[in-house]
Amino acid sequence: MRTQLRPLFACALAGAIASALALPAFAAQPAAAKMETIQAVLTAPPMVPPPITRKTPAKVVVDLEMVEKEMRISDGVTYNFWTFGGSVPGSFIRIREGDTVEFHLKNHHSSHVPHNIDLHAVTGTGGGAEATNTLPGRETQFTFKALNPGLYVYHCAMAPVGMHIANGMYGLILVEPKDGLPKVDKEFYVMQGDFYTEGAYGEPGLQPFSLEKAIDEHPTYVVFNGAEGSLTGDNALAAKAGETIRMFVGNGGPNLVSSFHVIGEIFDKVYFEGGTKYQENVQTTLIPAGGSAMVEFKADVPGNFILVDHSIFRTFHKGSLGILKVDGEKNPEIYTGQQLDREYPEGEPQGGR
Ligand SMILES: [Cu+2]
Repeated sequence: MRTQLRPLFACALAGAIASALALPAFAAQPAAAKMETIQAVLTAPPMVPPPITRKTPAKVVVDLEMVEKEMRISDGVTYNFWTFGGSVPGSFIRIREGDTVEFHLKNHHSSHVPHNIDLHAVTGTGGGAEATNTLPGRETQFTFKALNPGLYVYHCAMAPVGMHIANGMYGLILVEPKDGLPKVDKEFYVMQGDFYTEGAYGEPGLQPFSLEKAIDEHPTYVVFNGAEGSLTGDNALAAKAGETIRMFVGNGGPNLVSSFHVIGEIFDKVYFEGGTKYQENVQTTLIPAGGSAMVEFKADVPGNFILVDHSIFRTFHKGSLGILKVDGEKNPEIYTGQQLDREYPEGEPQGGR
């Protein structure tokens, strides 16, 4: 009860001081009130909200709910995930540089523990974590101004922080630069995470979190978008030859860094670490835990292009494998496919015996 009364008292005091100084009680609000108010479109991975076309800042309202739910992590294996918006990674948030964001965080009534949010796009204490400690069944709110463009990770920062992140509490928020990003044909949302279960890789059933493995940094699963196979088969990312593609790639960790690579493609541009500058003609980009990258390339030829963490045992033994399926006309000038498969005469091996 005391914790609820204190803010009220603080507000009353602030109001009294403001009145005494003949200022509005919340001086920051009127400027924001003049701006257009927009409800943020949130999407589950691998979808991305549409690009922002407006040329002026707005007040953007974000409504995000934290939900604890059992979901598939691999074939025959489930895990009690903790989520932002019901998915791992959490809902993709897209705003514009200069926007004022009114952030509403709800913790579903069925949750067992309190959660909060630290958005790396926020300038302020804890990235919003302190303002959003939210008990099950409660809603909290704070407002921030998006000062810096870039692709930012958000995550739960409730103690034990590592456990909340290990349970899937992370996602991406894109702060588009004032002039927007270059137009592309397709955008995708991909985020890597490492998971720690009591059972060994592939051991069926509901698997509890292993704190011991997490502390030792020995993940059982390393996956894209919260589960093995979330980007394969019917869930593969789809594009057509000739299309330009942008992937917003994040790494939730909690422990591993990702050597992100797409087999059979070269990134024309990588906005490394999710920042403003880009590197060109990149094969593999390093994405730190709690960091991101925007990768862009043209899908020149058809085929199955495989997303991997090039720390490659993770890909073939822990799950970090996704597929970008590109349909379209073959272009043998760029890639022929196999041209020969035959016996050849035996002789001295290259380099000698
Ligand atoms: Cu949490």
